[in-house]
Amino acid sequence: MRRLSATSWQLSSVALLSSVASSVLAESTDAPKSTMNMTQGVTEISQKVYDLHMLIFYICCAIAVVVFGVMFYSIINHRKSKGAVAAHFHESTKVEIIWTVIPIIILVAMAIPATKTLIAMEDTSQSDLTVKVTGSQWKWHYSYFGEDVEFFSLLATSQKEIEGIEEKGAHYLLEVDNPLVVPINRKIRFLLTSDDVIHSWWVPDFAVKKDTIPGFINEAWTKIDKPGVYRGQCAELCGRAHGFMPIVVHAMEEDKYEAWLADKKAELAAAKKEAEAALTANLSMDDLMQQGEKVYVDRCAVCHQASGMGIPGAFPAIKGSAIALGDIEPHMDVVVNGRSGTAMQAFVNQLTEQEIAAVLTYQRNAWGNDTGDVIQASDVNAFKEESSQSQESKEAAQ
Ligand code: HEC
Ligand SMILES: [Cu+2]
Repeated sequence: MRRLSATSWQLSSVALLSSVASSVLAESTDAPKSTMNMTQGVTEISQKVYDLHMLIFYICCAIAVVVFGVMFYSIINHRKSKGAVAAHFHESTKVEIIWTVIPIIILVAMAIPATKTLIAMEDTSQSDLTVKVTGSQWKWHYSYFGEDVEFFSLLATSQKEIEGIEEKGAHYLLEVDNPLVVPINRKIRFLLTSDDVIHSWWVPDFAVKKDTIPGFINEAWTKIDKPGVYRGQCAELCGRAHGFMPIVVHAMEEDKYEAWLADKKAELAAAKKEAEAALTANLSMDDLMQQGEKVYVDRCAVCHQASGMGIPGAFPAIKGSAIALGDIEPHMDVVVNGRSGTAMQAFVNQLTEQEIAAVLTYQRNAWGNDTGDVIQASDVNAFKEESSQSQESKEAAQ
C-alpha cells in the first residue's frame, strides 16, 4: 500500500512536469503570440533564440525529473520508519568524478549552441542599410545613413488616456508619432547611442535588445521575414518617463519601403522649406500661443507639467519662474542650448525656429506669466547664429 502511494506520487510529479512541457510545446505550434512563453519573433535570429530557450528549458526539465526522482525515491524508500540505516562513506573518488564530469558535459553541451547564436547575433557585417538609434529622455531618434532622413519618434498615447480620463486604446503606451520604417528581407544594422542616460532599445520580435550608452556606440542587427508592425520599449530604467518611450517598427516589402523613403525625403524637404519661410514670417500672439501650447504639451509637459508647475526637486516650474519672466535672451538660451549635465536638453536640433519661438512665447504668457512678449522665428534664428559664432570664436581662441 505504501509502495503504491509512493509510486503514484512520483508518477503524478512526472505527469505534472510533462503537462507543463506539452502545454509549452502546444504554444510553439499554434498560437504565435503567446503570453505564457517567450515570443518566437519574426527573424531567423529570434527563432534561434527561441529554440535555444526551449532546448535549455527541456534540459532543465530532464535534470529536474532525474534529481527530484532520486530525491523522492530516497526519501520515501529509505526513510527512518522503514529502518533505513545511512551509509557512512567519505571521499569516494568515483562519485566525485561522476558528479563533476556530468555537469561539465551538460554545461558544455549547452554552451555550444548558445555561443553559436550569440556570435550570429553580434555579426553586423555585410548589412544592407544602417540606422542610427539615439535614445534621450524620453524619445528615440532615428537616422538613416546615406539617405539624409532622420526624425524623432515620440509617444503618441494621449495624456487623457494616461490620466484615465479617456479609455485606453489597443496600443496604450506602445504607439508613436513617427515609427521606424524598414524593409523586410534586408540586413539592417543598428548603431545605438544615447544623448543623456542609458536607455535600451528592445524589440522582442527581433530578439534585439541593446543598451544605448552616452559616448559609446553599440551595434545590433536584424533581418525581418514578415511585414508587420512590431512594438517594443525602452528596457533600461532611464528616469521618470521611462515607460513612455515606446518603439514601433513598420516592416514593409522593399518596394513599399523605397516609396516610403522617397515620401519621407519629400516631407522633410518641405518641412525644411517651411521652416526657412517661417524665418521671415511675423505671427500674431494668438497664433504663437496656439502653436506654442501644442509644442509645450508634446515636448515640455512631460517634465515641466501641463500646469507649468514642474515637479519640485526635479523639474523647475515655468509658471512664475524668473527665467520666463526675465530677459528673453537667457530664456532662449536655456531652450536652444539646454543646460548641460541636467535633463534640460538642447532643443536646437529638435524643434524648428518657429516652434522654439512659439514655445517661448507660450511660456512667457501662459499661466499668468503675462510678459506680453512675442518672439518670432527670426529672433530665434538671430540668437542661434550669434551663439554659434561665439562658440566658433571660443574654439578658435583655444
Ligand atoms: C526631460 C525633462 C525636460 C524636458 C522634456 C524639458 N525640460 Fe526644461 N528643464 C528641465 C530641467 C531638469 C531643468 C532645470 C535645469 C537646471 O537644473 O538648470 C529645466 C529648466 C528649464 C528652464 C529654466 C527654468 C528655470 O527657472 O531655471 C526653461 C525655461 C525650460 N526648462 C524650458 C523648457 C522647454 C521650453 C521645454 C520644451 C521644449 C523643456 N524645458 C523641456 C527638464 C526638462
Ligand atoms: Cu529610456
